Order: sequence, then C-alpha cells, then structure tokens
Amino acid sequence: MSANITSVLKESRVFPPSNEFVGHTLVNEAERHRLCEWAASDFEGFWAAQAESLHWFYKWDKVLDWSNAPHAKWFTGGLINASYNCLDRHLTTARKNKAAIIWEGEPGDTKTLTYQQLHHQVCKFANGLKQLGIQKGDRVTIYMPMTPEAAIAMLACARIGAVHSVIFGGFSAEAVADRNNDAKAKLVITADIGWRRGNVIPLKQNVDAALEKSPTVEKVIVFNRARNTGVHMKPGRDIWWHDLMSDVSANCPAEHLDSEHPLFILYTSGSTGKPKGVLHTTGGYMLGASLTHKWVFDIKDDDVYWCTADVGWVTGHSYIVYGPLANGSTVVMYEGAPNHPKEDRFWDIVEKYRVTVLYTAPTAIRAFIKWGDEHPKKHDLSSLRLLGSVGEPINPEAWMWYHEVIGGGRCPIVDTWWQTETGAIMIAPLPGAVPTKPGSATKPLPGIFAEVVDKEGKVVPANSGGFLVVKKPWPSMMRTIYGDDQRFKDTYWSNYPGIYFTADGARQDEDGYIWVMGRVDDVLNVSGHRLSTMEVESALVNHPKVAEAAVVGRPDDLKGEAICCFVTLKQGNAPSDSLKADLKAHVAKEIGALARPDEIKFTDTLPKTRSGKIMRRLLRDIAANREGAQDTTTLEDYGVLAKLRADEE
Ligand code: 7RM
Repeated sequence: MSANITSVLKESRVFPPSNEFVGHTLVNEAERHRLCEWAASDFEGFWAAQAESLHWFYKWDKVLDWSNAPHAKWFTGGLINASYNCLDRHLTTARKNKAAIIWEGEPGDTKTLTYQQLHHQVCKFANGLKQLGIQKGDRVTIYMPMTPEAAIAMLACARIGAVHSVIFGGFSAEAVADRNNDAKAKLVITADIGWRRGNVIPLKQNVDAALEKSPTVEKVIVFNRARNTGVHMKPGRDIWWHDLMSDVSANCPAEHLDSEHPLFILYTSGSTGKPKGVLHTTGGYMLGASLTHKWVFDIKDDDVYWCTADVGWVTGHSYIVYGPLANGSTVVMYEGAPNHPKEDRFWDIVEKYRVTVLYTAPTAIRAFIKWGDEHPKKHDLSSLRLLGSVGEPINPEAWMWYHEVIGGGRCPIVDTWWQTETGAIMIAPLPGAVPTKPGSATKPLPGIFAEVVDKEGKVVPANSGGFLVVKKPWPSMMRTIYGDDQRFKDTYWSNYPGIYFTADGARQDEDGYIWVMGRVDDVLNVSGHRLSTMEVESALVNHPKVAEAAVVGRPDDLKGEAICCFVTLKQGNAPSDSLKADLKAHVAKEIGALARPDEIKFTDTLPKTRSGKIMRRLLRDIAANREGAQDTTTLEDYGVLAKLRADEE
C-alpha cells in the first residue's frame, strides 16, 4: 500500500439534531456516550447486554471467542433462529395483526401481509422445502423478483437451517450457474418472470440455461408472478410454488440453531476474478442487523419504513428483511424501477403509504436531481421524518438536495457506511444524538472501533487521509469467504494483523467525523499527491449544470496520472467546449489547482454495478484507450461501455 491520501474537500455545514428529535429518540446524546464508554470498558458485557434484545432458545456460554482470529465466534453455545426472531415472537404481542410487508408490484398490483399472515406463509413454505428434501445446512439459491415471496423464501430457509444465497434478479444465467456451483446449491427458488421498467426479465428461462451447467441443483421451485408466461416446467425437477403450498401443513416449529450456524452466503464482486461468497452466521448477524436498524432509523412502532434496495443486495438482507422484521416494523417493498411509469414513482409510493423513514442510495438521489424537482414537488411528502443513504459516499450537493427537496428541510439524514462483509451499519449518525455534516457518515456506532490509519497502522492526524480499518471484532462480521478461507485471510486480514481492512480510504476531521473517500483502488496519483476521486467528483457535482461525475486517472508521463472526468449533465443542458473549460476552472476554484481536470468527457450514462456504484476501473481502461480485460459481470448495462468506447473514436 502506498502513502496517505490528500484531502481537498472543503465542507463546513453542520446540522444539529432538530427539536423533533432531541429528547424523542431511542438513543440521545448522553445515552450514546454511555454506550460508547461501556463498549470501551467492558466490550463483552456491552455486547451481551445488547444481545438480550433477541429471542434465544438458549443463552450462550461465551460472548466472544476470538482465540482463532480472524475467525470469530459470537455467543458460542447459544441457540437461536432468525425466522423465529422475525416472526413468532411478534405473534404473542399487539404486532400480530400489524402489517409486516406492504408490497407494490411494478405494474401497480399490491399485497399486504400481517406478521401472522407472513408467519403462516413462511411455515408452509418451510414445510414445502422439507418435503423436497432440503435439510439443515443445505444451500438454496433464491433468484426472485422483489416480491414478498423472496422474503418468504429467505425466512423459510432460515427457519429450517438451510443456507440461502440470494442472487439479484438482474444477473445473467452465467452468473447464476457460477454461484450455484460455488455454493453447491441443491435447490433454486425462482419465478416465471420479473418486471423491470415495463419489460419482462425471463427469470425461469435464465435458470433453465444456468442449470445446464449446475450439476448440484436437484429441484426448482417456480413462483408464478405473471400467470401468463408459457415457461417450460421440467417434469421431476420443477414444481410450481402454489402447487407446493397447496398441500403442506402450516405447523413448522423453528429449528434451534447454534448461534454460529450459517444463515446466508451473499456473493459480492471482487475487483478481479470470481465473486466472493461472503458467509454470515445467525446470532451475531441478527444482533447487528436488528440493533442498528433500531438505533440508526430510530424505529418506532408506528413507522412506515421503506428501504428501496433489492433483496439481492446486502442492504435488502439486513434492512428489508432481517433487521426490520426482527424489530416488528412495517416494511414497504417495491418491485420495480424508480422511473416507471414516470419519474415520480417513488414519491407516489411515499405519499400513498405515508412513508415515514426512507432509505435509498446516492445513485438514485443523483438520478432524481437529474430528472428535475417537479417530480417530487407533485407529491405530499410531509409524512417523511427521517432519510437514509447507503452505497457510496454521498456528495454534499446531493445531500443538500435530499435534505431540502425530499426532506423539506426537517428530516435528519443518516449517511450509513458499511459493507456486505460487515453485515450491518458501522458508521452513521444516531439522529437524536449526532449533528450531521453533508458528506460524512459521522462516527462509528457504539461498540464499533473504526479508525483511519497509515500503512503502518498508526492513527493519522486529523484531516489527513488514510485507510479505514476496524480494530475489534463485531457480532455481524463476515465469518469467511465460502469455500476459500485463504482469500478471506488475504483480502481482509493480511495488511494489519488482527485488524479488519475495509479497502476504503477516509479521513477523520477535528471533531472525529469520518469522511469516506471511496475505494483505495480508485485513488488518483497526481504529481505525487494521492487524491480521492470522490472529492473531485463532489466538486464537479456542485456545479449547477452537472448531475453526476466519475473521475479516474489516465497514465501521464509528466504527472503520473492525469485527471479524466466523465460527466453527466442535468436535463436541459448541452455539452460544449466552453462548458468543459468552465468545469475545469470550477474544480480548480473549489478544491485547488492540483485537482484541475485534464480532460472532461460528457456522457449520458456511467457504467455502474447493479446496486448503483460507479465502476471506475472500467472507465480507467476507456480513459487510457486500453482494451478491457476486466470482470464486467456485475455491470448493470453492457451498452454503456460500448457507447463510451464509441464516443472515444
Ligand atoms: C452496504 C454496501 C461496500 C462499499 C464500501 C464503500 C461503499 C457504502 C457508503 C460507502 C461512503 C457510505 N455494501 N459505501 N456505503 N461509501 N459512504 N455511506 O454498500 O458491499 O455493496 O459495498 O460501498 O466503498 O466499502 S457493499
């Protein structure tokens, strides 16, 4: 690893918790302080006390076993079930008939399931899984559209101790086959089709193609989403969801599972080579997901909570399914695209269901900005009280827009930093306790010991950039990469022994606030200075005509790397040479001559992952005029690359 990162971003706005929050949240400033101190002085006692919030069939013998680091065991000897925690324990309370999932399909169909109804469906489906021979420990692939059945399938696996591997519905047959094989999946749960922007995604057809190359898969369950598609059902292998459910009992006691029993595998792309199967286990993960959901979103029983992620992404696992359901929340779930049939679909949903807490991603926020304020302004968004952001650093400009246009200036924004690997939110403000600053995820949560260090592992001085690490284990940490423990150790634990390496760059300001500057791989090296791509992007995005920007380095004989910017304009603005000159001057003025772009390229779209993260490594090839030899399987839209390359000529 090379030297520290130079930070050039200037941002000094501070938003203290508003009167509606101070004194009314689950965790106030004093309580947050008490929790942090407690975790520092009695780490295991702190976590043991938090774990009391879950239902255990048997309370653990030992809180943490770190003797075999980096392999942690949390709540060893404890017996628990994730599905029981999400369902059964609410049935003896007033939440029994509370809406668990309020779902809206892309075509406009809707469905609501109370906790009791969801429990009924999950129990029946779990019995269906058993009928097909699925046993504790078996791996099950879930390749579904965003329907309640995806959550039912996950919870049914969890109920019987089967390990699910959810694959985002936008992935190809090839990706499904790779993941089936890596996990040695025995069963695939899918649907005939999924809807996306009015188009049909042929899920079952993709599964059929994948199964030509997935020898371990014995059975396929098919949910009938559209009821009109003539999908082929292979006799003896494929069974309709409704047929399976027609003749099973609704009595299915939850298995008493070891706290360290695997709950799921979730594949996440590595920068090179094959995807990593991140493995999470039960007790620690459930604690991380439920506790952070309660703390960060300040969840109350009358909240209508909407996380717009897909269940195929970790955010969907932790903050659509396991966290909110464990807390007995009402979850809104939406199947489709934010701009179908029109660009106001999200705001229509917020208004219709009176959503109070909204959790979405910077990529979506930048798209809304680009589409124009008239879409949210058509709707009554006064039910919103709290807004969340996740997935990428949020540019201060996008933060301000989210705050003002969506939040009406009254809703705190919780910018939540975490990873598939961390299982749950690690760095975020608690809305009644921590003043926010646009672009900063603020401070680590109580019990999380995140720091910014140099390459020797020494904490760097305030405001100098370094590497974000986590110094102590935490309950929802990943346990290994499925089938490749060596890669787990090499990737996360070899830079600093005993310390978790996040691969993100960050700085900590004079108030101890953490500003995540993006992946270490994305850092620019300009005339010996290491600059964060995100900071240059933020400077571009605060120009009134710019909607979105991606900045990469291009090899340069003189400077080491030249700064090359791909820029998307807001609707109604045209590319021109004078605008290019304008933007270069703007960046130089905002953050200094050092960061003055060498090249600006206008484009309609940027290459992104399916969860909306900009794929800068692909842009590096384009900027350098190299033919790419990179893994593009996580790319959302293959057309974008071809288009960007064509623009080069
Ligand atoms: C939840 C999720 C993880 C990477 C992470 C960061 C980036 C996510 C933020 C963020 C700045 C944030 N899981 N990231 N959230 N960067 N501020 N609030 O995204 O495994 O898909 O990605 O995403 O680089 O390491 S993930």
